[in-house]
Amino acid sequence: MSEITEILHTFNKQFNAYLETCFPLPEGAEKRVVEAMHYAVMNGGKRLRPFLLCECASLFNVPYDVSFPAAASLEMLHSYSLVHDDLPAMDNDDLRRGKPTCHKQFDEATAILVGDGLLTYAFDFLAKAQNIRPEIRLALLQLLSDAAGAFGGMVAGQTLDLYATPSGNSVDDEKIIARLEEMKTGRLLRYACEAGAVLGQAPLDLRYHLVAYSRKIGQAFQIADDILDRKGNQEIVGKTLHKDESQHKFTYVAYYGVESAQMLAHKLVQEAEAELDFLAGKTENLHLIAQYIIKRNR
Ligand code: GRG
Repeated sequence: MSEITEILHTFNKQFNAYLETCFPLPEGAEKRVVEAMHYAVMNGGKRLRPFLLCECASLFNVPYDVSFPAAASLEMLHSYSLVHDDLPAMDNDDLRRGKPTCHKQFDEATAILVGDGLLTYAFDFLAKAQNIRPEIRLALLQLLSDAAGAFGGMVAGQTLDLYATPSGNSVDDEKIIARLEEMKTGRLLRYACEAGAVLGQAPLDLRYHLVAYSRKIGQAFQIADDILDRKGNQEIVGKTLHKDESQHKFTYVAYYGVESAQMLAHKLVQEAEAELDFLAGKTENLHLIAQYIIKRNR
């Protein structure tokens, strides 16, 4: 195991044990949706967003376990987006995190409810996190709803992903790809880092450098994802590959080819790491995670 996969493994053991406690099963027929929510969250995600949130907060002396409620709320919201993205009306996928997608394991109506349930629960869980001061909680709730929503957030990004068409003009197309990816993938990664800074009550200039770091790794993450779609090993990636090509998705890889996209991803990671120079704390893990994002095989 590389150093970062070992670090992530240790983090995930602790964080997953916490997440397990977040899904008390109700009595009666409504138990089904909570069982399916649990399935969608506890099925082997890499937990990059929770890790980033906890690491960024720890730069300002917030212990991991104090960040866990905010990190859990983010992972719930991220998991909802994957469940809905896999639905037949969207990406129509059978495999997620190496296991049957939620609508395959349960059924389509349940998967829609799972997404609705996780999205709602993410905000409910954060709003009730008593270990976070009320004004910080409110700031996080505002940031999270902005990152996830239809006005420049993830829902807007997914809409572009489904409906944007190439204009044929490379300057315009590059702008559309950048916007699409920043919203669809980048906003939650940015939230992860910014939420860590907010939890740690970081000075604004340091928060700014963490946001700049997150935007660079967000773009690199998406490029790495597109390259995995083309060249990854399906068993390891855990989802159906070559979908971007067959669905004519609007990606950097489709536009510039794998090699140029790889070069761009490397440059972005270097730029992200340069942002960390402005932070005085222990940033080793943020360096490692930035490098891992483009080296990962899943
Ligand atoms: C349904 C509103 C709505 C949005 C969906 C998440 C998403 C937006 C689309 C998924 C398609 C996709 C492959 C996006 C690329 C980036 C991404 C979010 C990848 C999955 O994140 P990982 O690799 O997943 O961190 P794990 O499973 O490790 O948590």
